[in-house]
Amino acid sequence: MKRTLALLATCATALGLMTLAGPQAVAATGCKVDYTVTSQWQGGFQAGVKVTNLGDPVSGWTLKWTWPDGGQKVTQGWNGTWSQSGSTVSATNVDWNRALATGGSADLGFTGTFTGSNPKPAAFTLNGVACTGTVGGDTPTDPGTPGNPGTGTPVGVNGQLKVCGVNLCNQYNRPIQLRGMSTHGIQWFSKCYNSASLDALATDWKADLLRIAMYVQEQGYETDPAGFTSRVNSYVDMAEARGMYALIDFHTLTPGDPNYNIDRAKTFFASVAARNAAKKNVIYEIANEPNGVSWTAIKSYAEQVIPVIRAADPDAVVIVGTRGWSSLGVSDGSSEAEVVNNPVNASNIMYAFHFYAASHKDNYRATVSRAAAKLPLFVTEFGTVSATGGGSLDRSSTTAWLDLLDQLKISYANWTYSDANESSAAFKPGTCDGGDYSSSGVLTESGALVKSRISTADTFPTS
Ligand code: IDC
Repeated sequence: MKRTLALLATCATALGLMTLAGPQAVAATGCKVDYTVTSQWQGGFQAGVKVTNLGDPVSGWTLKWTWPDGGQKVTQGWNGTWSQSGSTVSATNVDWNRALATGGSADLGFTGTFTGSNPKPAAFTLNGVACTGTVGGDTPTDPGTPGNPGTGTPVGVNGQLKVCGVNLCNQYNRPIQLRGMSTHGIQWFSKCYNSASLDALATDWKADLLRIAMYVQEQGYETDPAGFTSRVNSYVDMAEARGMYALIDFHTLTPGDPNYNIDRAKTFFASVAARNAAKKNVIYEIANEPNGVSWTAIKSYAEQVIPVIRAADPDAVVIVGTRGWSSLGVSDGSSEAEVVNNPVNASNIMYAFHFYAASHKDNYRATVSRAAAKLPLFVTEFGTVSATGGGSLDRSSTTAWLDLLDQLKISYANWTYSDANESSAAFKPGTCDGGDYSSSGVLTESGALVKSRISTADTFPTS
């Protein structure tokens, strides 16, 4: 412990110097946790937890995790102030280990009780940031690093995107289609988003795009704006380091009127747009699925949020959700005409269309075929199953949809790159508790189908 104290004293000095050197630097984030059960007995155990800060120095911290098994409980901890609420454990620094420099670590420990098999926690956060064991510059597959997505990767080839006519175009002003996956709610499934899973997405799935679904309600952004903002930023960096685009999804769902969250949206987008302005891989999706609300109200929301993004990041593509759960109004008995006749007053924008193959079929496909001639469309979310996210896979409808999107060069992201216990998830339940995201055995029926579509070669024009 003496050694740790000496190290922390050195770190505290370094912290002082670094603050002077770079007050304007963009915060680097990241952390690593080593969790070891040191002894276990009937119903009880003792564990050591070493947390290492891989981001910028911090002068106070809270480590959190959620037990995988409802029966696990911390009874007494040391080297931190410990608490447990439901199945979520928090350990906050004590005075002497408050400062953690970059690379600095703290050793904590506790005794606890359990009832089941006492599984290790799958995911940790430090000050709200997922501890995926990566630094801002995680070592990716291709030579990419943050700021440098790597030659031959989707971002390396296509660069800064823009809307041209009704298409999404690359740096050569040529239409492209991006194919990728959406996270599940990051408030629930952070265990699924780490170096190994994103390597698999970039390398095995050959995905062009990661959609980052940041719920606003349901224990999402509204409960911890700073924590969720930095988590989104780390996923942007992890996508960039692998040459993938990152679609930042402000995942409003209930309530359906995005204006309910407009102040939060302005705060959130001002922050992520400023932080990511220099990056080429970021696309903003300002409202997931407006529902129970008119197109006029959605348009008004968009015309207030888009200028906030543009002020910080003028050249990024922005995607606007549409009426009736982003159905272009069809699920509300309307149609794309309301958008065509009254478009959002902004440039470089696209409109979201969502479908779930088992629920939305020919009349929705007819709408998309028609609308694609007039509006830039982006399928920011679709499922191979029913709109509940469950039920059986509809292979023929999914195939008809994806053939149509390929033909129209409409980009898409599939719900979900997760191991949720629902048929829309690409991985079998429990996959994210292990490290294998690559073998075919971990895929669900939906995952196998979608991966077979996404992993075919891209044909991005380069002149
Ligand atoms: C679903 C999730 C489910 C969660 C529910 C409510 O799969 O686990 O309990 O949301 O948060 C959407 C939404 C998306 C839904 C998905 C499936 O954008 O949040 O996820 N869906 O119902 N629109 C149509 C379907």
